[in-house]
Amino acid sequence: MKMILRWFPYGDDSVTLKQIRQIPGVSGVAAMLPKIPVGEIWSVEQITEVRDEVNAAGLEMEVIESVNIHEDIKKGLPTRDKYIANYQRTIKNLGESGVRCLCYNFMPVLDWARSDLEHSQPDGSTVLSYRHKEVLALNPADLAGSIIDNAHGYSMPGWEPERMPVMAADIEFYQSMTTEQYWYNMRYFLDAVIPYAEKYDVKLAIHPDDPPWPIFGLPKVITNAENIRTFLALNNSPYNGLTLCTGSLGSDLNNDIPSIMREFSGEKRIHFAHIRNIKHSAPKDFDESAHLSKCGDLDMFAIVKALFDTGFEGYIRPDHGRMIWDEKARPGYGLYDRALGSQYLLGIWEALEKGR
Ligand SMILES: [Mn+2]
Repeated sequence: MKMILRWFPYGDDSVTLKQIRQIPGVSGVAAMLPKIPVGEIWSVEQITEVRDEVNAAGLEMEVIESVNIHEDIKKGLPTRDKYIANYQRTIKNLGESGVRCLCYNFMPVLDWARSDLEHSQPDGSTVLSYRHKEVLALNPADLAGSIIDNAHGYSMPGWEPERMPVMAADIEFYQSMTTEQYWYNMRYFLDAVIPYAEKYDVKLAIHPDDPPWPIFGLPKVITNAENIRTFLALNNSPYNGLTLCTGSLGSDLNNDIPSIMREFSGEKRIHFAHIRNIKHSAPKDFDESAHLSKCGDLDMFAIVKALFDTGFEGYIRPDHGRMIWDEKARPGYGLYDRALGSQYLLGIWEALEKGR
């Protein structure tokens, strides 16, 4: 198991590599290259420039989060083959640059959604929160606008401004697409890119839909154990795997996260784990809480134990954090609370190792 933190290059992050290096037990970062438009090839030069900066700080860059999938691939348009070829080439370039795990998602148009990025808590901290009625009351452009406006000038991955003008048309397109067609488009993509992932030793790790239920009539697929089984069966290669995000899947109270962890880690299909806690106020309303089990609805010990018991050898990151101690940072990606989360998770891991 390797503990890492998400980090954004080119000064697009309030957190420095030096700070990350000083968190005990954190060996690397999950990085991205936000300057490259969706669908274009990530060149070896661009990748190794960032990798070298990370390595020079004494950290590894074995994980990329994310290389986003061009909308034409998800839509199944004839132009998808060009973008798939670019994706194949990006996988090759990443593998040759030492990247071993690639997190991505296959969510149509919207990526993740929250109704408030600075929701106040009784202890004075703020967290990302989701209130289903508030999200449904917005139109998609308003939702996008509120997320971008509250990002304190940092880029918000998944909410790139260039995607916004075509958002309404894209949503209309997907509203008439069946879930079966969406699965088919996914398999078409996987069958084309998995051979490259195998050849260049880059484990692909899909992130669940966040939240795991439909918004604005858009198809949702990676939402529960049954759908994950369907997804993994689309292509049986071990390189077709998961980023198991406890907060995303755990937003649906019907999902038993430790059991999901145990099943898919046991099958060696979890390559990356995002571990965070959430606290529900209603079945579709939740706050992203502190990592500690007693602060949320998820049993962190049971989750980490499921990975430990199944010999998990992938990457873990404390997913999002609260904003504490007056930190100013990209929502969800401050230093302090993610550092606390990493230490808590490493503490559970050490207890499991020594208690064996
Ligand atoms: Mn996540």
